[in-house]
Amino acid sequence: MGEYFSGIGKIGYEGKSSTNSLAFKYYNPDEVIGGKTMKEQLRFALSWWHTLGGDGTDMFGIGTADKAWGKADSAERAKAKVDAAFELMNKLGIDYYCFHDRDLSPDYGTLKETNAQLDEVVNYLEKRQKEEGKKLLWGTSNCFSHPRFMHGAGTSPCADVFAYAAAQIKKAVEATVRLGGNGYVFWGGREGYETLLNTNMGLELDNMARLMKMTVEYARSIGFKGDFYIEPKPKEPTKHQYDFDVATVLGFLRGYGLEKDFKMNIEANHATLAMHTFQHELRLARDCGVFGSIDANQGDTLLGWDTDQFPTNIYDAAFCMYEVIKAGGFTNGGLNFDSKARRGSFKPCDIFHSYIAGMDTFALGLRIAAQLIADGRIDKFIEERYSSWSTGIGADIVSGKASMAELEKYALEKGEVLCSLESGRQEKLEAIVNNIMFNL
Ligand code: XLS
Ligand code: NI
Ligand code: NI
Repeated sequence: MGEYFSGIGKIGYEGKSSTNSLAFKYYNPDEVIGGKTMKEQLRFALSWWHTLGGDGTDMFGIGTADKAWGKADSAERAKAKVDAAFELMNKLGIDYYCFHDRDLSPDYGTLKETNAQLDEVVNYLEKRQKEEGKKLLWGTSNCFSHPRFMHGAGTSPCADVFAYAAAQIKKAVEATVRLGGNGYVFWGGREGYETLLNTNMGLELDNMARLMKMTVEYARSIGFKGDFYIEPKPKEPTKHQYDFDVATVLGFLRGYGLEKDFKMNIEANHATLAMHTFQHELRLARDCGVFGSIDANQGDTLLGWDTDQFPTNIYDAAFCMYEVIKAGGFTNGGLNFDSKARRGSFKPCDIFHSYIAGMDTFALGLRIAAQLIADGRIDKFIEERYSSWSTGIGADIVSGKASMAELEKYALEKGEVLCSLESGRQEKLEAIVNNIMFNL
């Protein structure tokens, strides 16, 4: 087993004044921040698809980066990817990885052969992850790239395609369980539609729920103890993806009685596409008890697609980590870099620069979030802003004691309530955030 990234050693922490581009400036794995080590708080994961497979191919051109790993043969390449992945994880100090079944091993024409080849790679992965001390954060199934999924997988109008998807997912779940995965993700690849002129939306939604229910039952029956996640995304590849955003997915889960089985895997770029902030999606998931895991990347608000950039926006990372800490930290989830280096960043060292940038961004975000919480001014402000709900009429409304008639009587007696209001103090609070952020 050769070295794929010779000339690059283990990336160390050198602190914020270092100018070494191959060193961490903010990520100090064993430093304790907010009661846990940074490593435990952040639970970084490498994405198999972008890192080992993504070669920069786009709508207008072929790949720019060499991701053949020195092997022309698919089966040999699949194993070389495992070695390259572990070398990367070791050098970057990343403990977890995430995959789609077809990133590990491609489609070989028949499901039987494809499954047999996947087994080979999973065997190898199982052995190597034990040796290297690496873990699977989550697995998923690619039911969107092959032409058979052109109209969707669980939401295909064709029952044969549904059956094929179920078979493929069954196998991906088995691989996830064998590799000790902490989670299993449903990202609705082509589960959506282009036009209602050819779509039976009601049946498609029912079928999507059927597929999820079957998956949960099967996975639990073979001993899967981890979390199931849905990863919301509003559009791309279909014009209208059914799993639009956290709110839509919550409605779907509750409507089909699946809310106990699923949490959310929230991706920053998908939040942008849904016209939400990343923090909005995280907060809603946290408040509704379905916060699970994160696909760490960032989009571009000027572009309407999933650019999957490595995250470098410190405000977003800080507010994200604020939500993660407030949610009690990750349990089975983590920060998966569903991110790719730009097409022009095609050299092997760019993979390192990208991960270092992303990891340092979240490390700094964590430091800021912990400071914001320790400082307490934001939390205290919010607590005071809602204090009218813990006593008097507010408490009566919350406990269900107050009727409409009583509220009417109260309002009539009270008269104009404008004088009960306080300023929202947005600018003052934003200045506190900046002050904490730039004092670090
Ligand atoms: C695509 C999604 C995908 C999922 C896994 O936009 O982000 O990469 O994370 O299927
Ligand atoms: Ni994703
Ligand atoms: Ni995405």
